[in-house]
Amino acid sequence: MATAVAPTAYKNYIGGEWVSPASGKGIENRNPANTDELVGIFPASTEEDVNLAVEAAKNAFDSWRLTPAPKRAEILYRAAEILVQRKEDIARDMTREMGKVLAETRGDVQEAIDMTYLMAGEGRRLFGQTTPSELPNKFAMSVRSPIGVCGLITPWNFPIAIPSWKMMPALVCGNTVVIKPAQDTPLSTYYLVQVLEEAGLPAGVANIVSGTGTLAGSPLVNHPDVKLISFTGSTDTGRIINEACAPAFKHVHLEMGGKNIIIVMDGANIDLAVDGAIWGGFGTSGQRCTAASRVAVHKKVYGEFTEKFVARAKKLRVGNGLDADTDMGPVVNEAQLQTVMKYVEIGKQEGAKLAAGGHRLDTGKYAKGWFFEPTVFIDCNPTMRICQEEIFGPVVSVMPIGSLDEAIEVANGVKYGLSSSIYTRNINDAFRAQRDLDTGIVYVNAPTIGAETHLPFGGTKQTGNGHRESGLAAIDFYSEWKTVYMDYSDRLQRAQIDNSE
Ligand code: UN1
Repeated sequence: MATAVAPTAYKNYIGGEWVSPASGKGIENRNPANTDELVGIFPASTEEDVNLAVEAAKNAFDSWRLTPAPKRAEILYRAAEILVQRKEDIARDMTREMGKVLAETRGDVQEAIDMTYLMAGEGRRLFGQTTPSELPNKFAMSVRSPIGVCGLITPWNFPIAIPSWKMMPALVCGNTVVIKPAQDTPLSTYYLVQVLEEAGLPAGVANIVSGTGTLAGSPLVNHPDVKLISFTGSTDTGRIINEACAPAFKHVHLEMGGKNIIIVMDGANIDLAVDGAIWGGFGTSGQRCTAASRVAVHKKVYGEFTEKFVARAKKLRVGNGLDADTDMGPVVNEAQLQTVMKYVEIGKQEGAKLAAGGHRLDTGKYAKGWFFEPTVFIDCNPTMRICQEEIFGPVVSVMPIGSLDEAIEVANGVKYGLSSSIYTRNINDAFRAQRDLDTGIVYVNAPTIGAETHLPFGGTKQTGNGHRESGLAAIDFYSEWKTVYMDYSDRLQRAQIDNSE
């Protein structure tokens, strides 16, 4: 099937110019709901392009860092306003390149809008501390300094929200950036950069270089002039990046895998828990780091929950995310589909009971896309691979548990620690759970997804490396503390010595 409009060949944005990649080659961006539809052709960038982008960002750094933060923020305000106007168009194109349903791509753009406004507001704060000195006639304060050129590597599941989580705090703090968007979803990130250009961001302050992780991401990580790397993606890639950044002590923020759990206690509102497990497990076709891929249900309500949950999963309508009657879109690409199919086989071999789905959809309206049925395994054992490993697809594993203690042990018994949730009406259980669940995010009576932009986002254990993004926590990562002592005594004053007599 031919595309209605000839697909555009997109360019990199380097030093304020839209330029073709040195390789002259492009990467096709195809609609995962209909692979006949070519969304666009994006630069297959290589080290040469990355070097130019880093140089442009380095050259722009001095004037950008000296631009007063409230002025930097004004550009972000304008960008947020343009995003508001374009929300619908960007969302539609995002569904075409990524597959998730329109309500969710609208949410993705809204998340970028929220983050851009939030960081614009920070331009008039960026608070440090002032505090008394221990010595007379001496003034002490701490201020935030920008770090330099930031290399940002972003995933395909939130193609504009996550780039905004990284770019906006980086920019408001006075850094310059080079972003390498996900190969599967560069268009949404291009729109974000275009919007910043239109909002008046000076040349070189934000640059975009698209391409593969190997040919474009790796040279960005390894470039000596890149002082900071922020990466969202798999734990395996995160480890490689962390090691690559270690010799030069680059600042590194890593946001990686998840195996998030919903705990359903006896006495919980079961219908509410079913709603949450459906949304948390099958929203974005399960392709969120925060997806609720495990559900642990108290034995007393296990039968009722699983019956209702399985029935709802079976009723979900799979299709093109642009169709109003679609509940769940395709997965992003063939490799992801293969991973999902592999894990369904593993689950069956491990002896989990397949209660819904389990099959690829590839006939009729599904023939040209990467569709998979919403899949539920029940009667799972927490040690099964489908209960331990991140699948990143529409597969949920349900396990019976006998007590809150057991549920928390099961919840914490994975290598990841991003998000967790408990459904209960028992206030004691709720408070114990939020204290003892070893994850960066805990929800009570809500699913594992749905983080808001003004709070810290990130996880423990192999999900993260101790940093958080989003919220004011992002400001901590994208700035460096500088402590300033101003001595106006006109004499040598020795701390710890001259004031201790
Ligand atoms: C991710 O899964 O990679 O909380 C990010 C959520 C979204 C962000 C998810 N606001 O699910």
